[in-house]
Amino acid sequence: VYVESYRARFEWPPEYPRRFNVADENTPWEVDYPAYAPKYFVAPVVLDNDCLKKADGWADPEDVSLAELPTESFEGPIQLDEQGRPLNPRGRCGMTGRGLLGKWGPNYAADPIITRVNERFGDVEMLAIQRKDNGQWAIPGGMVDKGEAVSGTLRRELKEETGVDLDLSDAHLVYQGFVDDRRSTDNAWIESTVKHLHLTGEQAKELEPEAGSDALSVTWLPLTERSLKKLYASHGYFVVCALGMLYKRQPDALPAKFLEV
Ligand code: RP5
Ligand code: MG
Ligand code: MG
Repeated sequence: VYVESYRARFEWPPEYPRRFNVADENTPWEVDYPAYAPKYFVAPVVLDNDCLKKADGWADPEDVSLAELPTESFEGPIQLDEQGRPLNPRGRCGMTGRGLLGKWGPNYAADPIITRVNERFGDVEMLAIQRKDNGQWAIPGGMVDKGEAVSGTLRRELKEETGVDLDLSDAHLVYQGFVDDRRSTDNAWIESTVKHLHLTGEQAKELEPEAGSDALSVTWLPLTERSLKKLYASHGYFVVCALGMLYKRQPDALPAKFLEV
């Protein structure tokens, strides 16, 4: 059920124009698709934060030839189109330009997964935020700032969005690569470093979660097949990977009731 998907082809933020509909078989760049006519879109907030025009701008210049492009990402070498624009490693998604993403090519994020067992109900729960942009429940992640170490982003975003400050140096690496985020375009996408920390009931009891930054609310979300499927972007897949890895290291960390599902 939790195969890596490419849903971004059919979803977009409200400020985006409609995507060109791309069928599964026309998604790979290797497939010749002369009828492909996606719109070009760059959000005004991205243009306003051009790093060549603004000292603290977080976005690349609109002219791709002036941008410093990486040659590879977690997904491998980056291919360019005839205009020198990076090509999304998942293939066509029905929109060119950068949309709401600042960087041409990969835009790096970090996602801290914090879980605990709720002894009373036998549930495994995740410290989840409700995103301000679309109301969906999500991992409290965010974009890596210029010059910031990913370990710093993980801790900072967790603190900003949930109010919880944790030492994540013992957190386990779960995933590094493409995120199926609805902001994706053919030329800009998100890649994340996902780390997992499983807390004991005692450790979790100490925390006082409080929503902040891009979070409307924060909660210990019981992880069920249903709640995992409804998580934002690829977050359900990341959490399933994290729990699978936890089970391998420490089979008794997960309650019997949870494993039956
Ligand atoms: C997601 O967008 C990433 O996995 C990460 O959780 C998030 C980063 O973007 P913002 O939360 O800063 O919007 O796809
Ligand atoms: Mg944030
Ligand atoms: Mg965020």
